[in-house]
Amino acid sequence: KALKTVAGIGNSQYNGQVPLNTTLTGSTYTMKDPSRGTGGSFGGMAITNANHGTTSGSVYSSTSNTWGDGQQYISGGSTTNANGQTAAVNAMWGLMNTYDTHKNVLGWSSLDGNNTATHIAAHVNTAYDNAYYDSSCKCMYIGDGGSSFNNLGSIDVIGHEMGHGITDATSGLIYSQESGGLNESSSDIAGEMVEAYARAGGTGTSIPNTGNDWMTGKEIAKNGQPLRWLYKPSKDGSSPNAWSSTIKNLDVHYSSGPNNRMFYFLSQGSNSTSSSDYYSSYLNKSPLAMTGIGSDKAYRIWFKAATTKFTSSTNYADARNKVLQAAEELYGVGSAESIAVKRAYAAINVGA
Ligand code: ASN
Ligand code: ZN
Repeated sequence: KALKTVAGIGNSQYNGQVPLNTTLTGSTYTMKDPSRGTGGSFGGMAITNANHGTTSGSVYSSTSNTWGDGQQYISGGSTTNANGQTAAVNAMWGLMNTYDTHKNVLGWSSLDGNNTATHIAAHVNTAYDNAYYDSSCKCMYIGDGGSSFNNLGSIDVIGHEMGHGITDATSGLIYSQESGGLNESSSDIAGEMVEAYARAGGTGTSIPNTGNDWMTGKEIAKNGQPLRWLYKPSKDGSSPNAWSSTIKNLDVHYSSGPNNRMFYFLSQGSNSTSSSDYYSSYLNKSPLAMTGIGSDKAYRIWFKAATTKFTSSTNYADARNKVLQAAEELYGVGSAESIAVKRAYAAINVGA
């Protein structure tokens, strides 16, 4: 018989008390949600305990449906809380909101659009300072953090990693050169959109225009510095703000910068009238400042282009043309939205 989800409560590390959907079998609750994805490795969206190993492990279970204590554990290599539930709460809340953002706003079910369940393995490795999407399990592995990070389960990092799953299931953007930068940018964008959706309560059918910070991973960094600044990528000291023919030589986490900035301009606009904020192909535009179309429309446009038009070798020039095409299909040729796409790309030196 079909498993029924029940409403649980989680004490998260970064977001206070959060709602969780779990499964009750007999008198045991499991961190599994068959209402968000079917099949997969565990018969529904799930959170597992890798218990400091490198394989997923088994699904969290408990006799109580209140999970975690919201405390921060495992830093600097200490493994005193190997089975701590707080990391699992972070993961489940992030994954639920990633699912709901794409399902409720875009009608896209799970990562592949076909509602195949995915999972996150928490407590991967020891003092592990990374989180990643693994295309072989179609799941995410998440570290507890070591010298640089606390538990890597912030809402935007989970949205980012699951964004890799969406890219993997659709365009398959190759993870090097310009396509790799776009792959990374698509994940950074997804992370911010999930953050905005979750912070507004995780319901509704649009992406709120506020609530995200336009920085990737600010919550997890021990030094308080985000990994990336979408609104001005150069703040990290390594990412360019604009496209040039040499960005293809950069690490993909830097060549993502210009497209992140494009998306920020498209969504939020820019009130700058300083020519130094824009790049050559933009400087004949009037006025220099530009009006954003809001995160909801911007993400609808980006998502349509990325999932239905991009190919594995899409580069910046191709992305610009396809994002423009998506805007024209959604909002009309010559629409304010399509003009905003042209301006946002011109501002990072792509197209006219
Ligand atoms: N956290 C990294 C990322 O998703 C993992 C990697 O190096 N690919 O970009
Ligand atoms: Zn990434």
